[in-house]
Amino acid sequence: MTTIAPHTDLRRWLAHLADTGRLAVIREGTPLKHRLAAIAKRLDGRQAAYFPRPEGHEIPVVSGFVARRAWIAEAMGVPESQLLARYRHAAEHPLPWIEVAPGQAPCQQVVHRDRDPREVLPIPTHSEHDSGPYITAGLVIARNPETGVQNVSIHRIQVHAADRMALLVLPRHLQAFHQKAEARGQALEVAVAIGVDPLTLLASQAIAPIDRDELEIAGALHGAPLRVAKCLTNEVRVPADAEIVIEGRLMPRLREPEGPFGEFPKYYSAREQREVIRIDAITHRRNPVYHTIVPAEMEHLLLGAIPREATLLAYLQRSFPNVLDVHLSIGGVARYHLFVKIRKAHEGQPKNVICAAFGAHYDVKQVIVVDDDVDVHDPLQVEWAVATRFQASRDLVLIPGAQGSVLDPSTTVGFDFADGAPPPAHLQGLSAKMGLDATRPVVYHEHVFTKVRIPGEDEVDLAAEIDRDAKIDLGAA
Ligand SMILES: Cc1cc2nc3c(=O)[nH]c(=O)nc-3n(C[C@H](O)[C@H](O)[C@H](O)COP(=O)(O)O)c2cc1C
Ligand SMILES: [Mn+2]
Repeated sequence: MTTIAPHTDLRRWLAHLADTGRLAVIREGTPLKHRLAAIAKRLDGRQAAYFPRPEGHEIPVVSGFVARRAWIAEAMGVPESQLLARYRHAAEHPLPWIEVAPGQAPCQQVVHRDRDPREVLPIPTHSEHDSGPYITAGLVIARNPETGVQNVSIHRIQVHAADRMALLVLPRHLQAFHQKAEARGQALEVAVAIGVDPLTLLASQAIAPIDRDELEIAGALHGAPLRVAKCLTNEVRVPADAEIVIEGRLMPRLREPEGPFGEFPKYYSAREQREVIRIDAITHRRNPVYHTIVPAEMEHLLLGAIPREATLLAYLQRSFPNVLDVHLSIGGVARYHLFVKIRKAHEGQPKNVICAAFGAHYDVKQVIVVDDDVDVHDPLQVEWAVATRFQASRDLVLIPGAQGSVLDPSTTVGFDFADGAPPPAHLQGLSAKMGLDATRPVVYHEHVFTKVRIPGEDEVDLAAEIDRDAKIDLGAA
């Protein structure tokens, strides 16, 4: 595998983006409510946005610094074609972290107690109907109450009080830890790290076993153990080089209203009773940078997509070595629609691959299987394959009533509860699955399924062929 040194430091990554024309510095004074997110959204995928003094705040805000696949590959030090293989290798070969001595962590240079996070930090309000300011790029780090092994995941965090924040905790690892603590009537110690390097962000999204500390995957992506620091008020270890850390406790048997909030499918989550973090301290670097992720935009979509693609590819290849590549399309909000490329050997195989993909992650709602002459990263080519190789009466797989994404609004249709209340948890996200076998037959009559190409079309050197000085007379008046 070709690798060059990966980027391991947020500030150096931002400087690198600036040096290569990929960081737009915005005029001072941008309002934190809506305006900041609007500007970052307009620049999404083209330039990261850097706000030196938003709303006169001393702490700058940055957004959109991992908003292209090519940038993420660059941060990892590999060509784009090796992105998933490199990620998978890191996830399978974690590197234990090392702890810095007390007092040595940059993220603890400044310490605040009893301060309202809305005053200390420039926390934006993003979408039109959001209930208020939200932390969207916070890595929530917690310890398994039984084993002490840590977990890392990103959660939307609504900052609605001077000492409390409510967050969405879907049924994964953080929820499992919280339930264990809650059953004992205890709070779960947590830390929220804001402003970490691109690879630590990506590691937080790994689909890993419950007792795998994602900070060890960050170390593997860095090619060196991550430096961590013990929190000042609890036992959680946080990335020592993080810009900002909020220390606190996920409270037992406490729920407060959270939402609405504009989510990755580009719709709002309803206001519901959610888990609550009680804040114990805010620490940060001397001149910290605050990171915000604009929901549903490329940074959000790609951070989730790449670890999932790596996991889905590994999962499918275990049973089907002839699966060559996968892609979670951007139009499918990088979660719901999976394109799979195979070198087909048997007529029935695409349907087996479709069924396996449904089982690999409950968010996967539609699978399109294509041949090895189709680029799964090009939605036009995938649509072409569906248009010319797929027959619904023969090639469609339909599974009604399976588990899908609770954030997919189409899964709520048909549930009518009083006052528009959401369905109970065990009925949320009930979804049909659809699979399309868009492969051509293994054996076909000459030319029927041969893609048209013109000999030499890829090799033509247009600069050499075009005569820039020639004038022609078309006889126009
Ligand atoms: C920007 C962003 C926001 C996210 N917000 C949430 C959220 O509010 N709640 C949640 O449960 N997962 C959220 N996720 C997804 C989890 O962070 C992700 O699935 C993570 O890998 C779960 O970790 P776990 O497998 O250790 O439980 C978000 C992901 C990203 C990239
Ligand atoms: Mn985990």
